[in-house]
Amino acid sequence: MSMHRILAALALASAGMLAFLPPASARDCQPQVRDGWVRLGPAGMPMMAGFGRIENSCATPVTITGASSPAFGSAELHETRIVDGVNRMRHLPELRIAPDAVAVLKPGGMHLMLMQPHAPLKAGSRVVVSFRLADGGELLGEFEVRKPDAL
Ligand SMILES: [Cu+2]
Repeated sequence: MSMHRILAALALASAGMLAFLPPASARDCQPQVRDGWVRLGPAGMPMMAGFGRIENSCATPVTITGASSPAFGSAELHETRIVDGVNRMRHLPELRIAPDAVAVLKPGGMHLMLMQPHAPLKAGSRVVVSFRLADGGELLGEFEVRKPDAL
């Protein structure tokens, strides 16, 4: 093999290696927030619930430790449980989503509790919610505001 051919082979090999370098950050794979929506409460209610899907198609689990939104004074993850025949909700301090799993936030189940809106919200508008991750990252989701009778 001539020197020229060896150099060409080395160049090809290193180009190939570049393509297989590990991602720059561990969080190059981001879970996705999909189908997000917020249900308006009765007029004057200082809180409303948010629903949607958080899909973790990454190879590692992800843990959500909190939420916030520029449109609200406070946001929390809640779960609804029937205790002694009564629907109760409680703050969910952590939500772990396994690889290839989906967390579903839906009426009667897990939901976002959005409190103290900074301004009245209208059906059809959108709000952004940021989910805080245990590894220090954040996950952004867009939520469409829907009328109180939306299911
Ligand atoms: Cu709640």
